[in-house]
Amino acid sequence: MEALHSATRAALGAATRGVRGANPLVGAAVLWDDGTFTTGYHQGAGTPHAEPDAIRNASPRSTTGATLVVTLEPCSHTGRTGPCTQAIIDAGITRVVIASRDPNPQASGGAQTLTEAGVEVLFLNDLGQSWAHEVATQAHRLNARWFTAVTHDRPFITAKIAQSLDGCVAARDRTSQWITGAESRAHAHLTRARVDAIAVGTGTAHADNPRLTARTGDSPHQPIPVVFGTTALPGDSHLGRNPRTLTYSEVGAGLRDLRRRGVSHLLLEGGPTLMAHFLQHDLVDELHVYTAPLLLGDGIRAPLSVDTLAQGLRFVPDAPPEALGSDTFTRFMKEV
Ligand code: AOF
Ligand code: ZN
Repeated sequence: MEALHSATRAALGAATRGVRGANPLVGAAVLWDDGTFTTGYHQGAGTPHAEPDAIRNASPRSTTGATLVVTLEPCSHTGRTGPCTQAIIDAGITRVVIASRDPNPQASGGAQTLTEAGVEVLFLNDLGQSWAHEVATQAHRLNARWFTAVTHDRPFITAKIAQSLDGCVAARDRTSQWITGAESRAHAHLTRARVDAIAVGTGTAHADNPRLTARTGDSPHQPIPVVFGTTALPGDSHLGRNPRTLTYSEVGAGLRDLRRRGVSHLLLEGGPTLMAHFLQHDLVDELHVYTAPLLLGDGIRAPLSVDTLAQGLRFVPDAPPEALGSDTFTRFMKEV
């Protein structure tokens, strides 16, 4: 039991090395009878899942008869990669210990598939151990916002804010190009390259005439441009001319439609009015904040309706701040 405890904590630690987005953070460990183990994790959408990664890292040691600990129920579907249940069966694993169930209807059912194939399946919460409850709770917290997004049938939503030191996203005359420096903008394009869609409001579509493309030099994948709002797009704008652009007058219906079209990760890029709407409706799962060493005083901010401190929307840092040129980049998660 002690070895299982250590392997489970190591799997949870490995999970945190991935990148948040379309997929949850998942870690795994192959545990042998002698108490030794090796870990693996899922780096992010499009890369191998945690289980095949751990099984590959176990090589050259045989995994036949070993236990696999995983922080999320193994998938039983063919998505961007093959089903993990089959990889587990092929590896000769005889016992699988799971922290959280997968709420994604396309991928769930792995526990049952494994049981039917004769693999012993245990859930941490059923072990009757306090450490196991604790780790299961932590594993759930790690992906709490991802679970919420999937359960609400909407994409996981990252909001990007480029702001001054005093929290303005534009000066009083609405000029905002550019608040942050070249390094921040290059970094933001890397994020664009790994999301499924990017949204702005009609105000920003009119004011900035954005392309919403990922300009990273070597990015074959381009996110779907999305515009929320009721004003028609100018026909001669970049978004108006792009046949892929999707426009929605209502956010809730738009998010459901995006999910139906296979959008699992949406990047919200403003402007302040749309940002305030998403924030106020608890639709922002993750914040990417780029802060430039600039003061804009009485400038433009997201018009949140916050009258008293208790109404403020709290976020928690998800990683230590990074320096990007003279700017600072921080990722935050919505507090759960
Ligand atoms: C696992 N192990 O490490 C992860 C899982 O389309 P794909 O291939 O990227 O699959 C994404 C879905 O698979 C994701 O929505 C979630 O339900 C599950 N994630 N499953 O067995 C993993 N990351
Ligand atoms: Zn999988």
